[in-house]
Amino acid sequence: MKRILTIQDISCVGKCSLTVALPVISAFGVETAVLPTAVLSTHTAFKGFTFRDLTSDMLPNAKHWKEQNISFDALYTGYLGSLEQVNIVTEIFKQFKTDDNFILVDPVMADNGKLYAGFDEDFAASMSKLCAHADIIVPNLTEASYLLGQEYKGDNYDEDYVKQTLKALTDLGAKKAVLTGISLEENQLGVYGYDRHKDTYFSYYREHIPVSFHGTGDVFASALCGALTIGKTLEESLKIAVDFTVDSISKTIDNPDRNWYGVEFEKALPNLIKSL
Ligand code: PXL
Repeated sequence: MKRILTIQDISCVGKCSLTVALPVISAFGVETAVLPTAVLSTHTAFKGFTFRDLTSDMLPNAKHWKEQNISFDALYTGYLGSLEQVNIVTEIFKQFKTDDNFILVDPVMADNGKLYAGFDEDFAASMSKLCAHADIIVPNLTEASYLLGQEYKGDNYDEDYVKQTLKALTDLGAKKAVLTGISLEENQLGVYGYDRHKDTYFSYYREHIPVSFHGTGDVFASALCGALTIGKTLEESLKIAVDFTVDSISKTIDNPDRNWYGVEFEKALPNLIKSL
């Protein structure tokens, strides 16, 4: 059985990070090993969340895995809580990257032009260095602008800008970059990717559902990682991940006041499994 190591926090309530990655990756028939970075009562968009930092456990966990000769078919990182955690993850990548596995970095730190609570430009700069070690990175446009230190354009961009941004993102060192939340035509939303080695671009769009739910980035990235791990190409995997995310959003739409509680992706898992 294939095995992914995912490194992110546990937000106990408000589906995101590990509470999404575990069930979604399992649906692909892939084992999900976890390195929890922190335990929070909820994700950080709720007021008054608790935060148990697990930074000091990260390297000892990895050391034990090395002693036990444990290996991974993919290394997948999401939300990381501090500069120190980014440095530790860089070290874990060095220890566990092989010629046969891949690294997926979702540089979770910002959306809608703003950094999430607790992050600053120094964190963005170190996330940018972490992206250099990745085979694939999946930022949204806000995260891309922080990674590159370039101005955020809001909705005011065209296809040339998307292509230039993708090239610049791979200049950071990542082999492939995928921009999420791209809309070049009204009522369409999707992803635009670039493979530096092949020098090819690709995109996939679905209808734009005009509601916003927390945690959809984690639903997308977890499905993408699962699909790549079972051997789908990047293009196939992006389609699977976008379709699953859209399906999850449409199954949640009757409940938009619960936007901070994440999407009801559980209802979309049967379709996902059937589609594989
Ligand atoms: O979904 C990304 C995410 C993960 N984990 C925590 C978060 C967020 C986004 O805000 O706060 C703790």
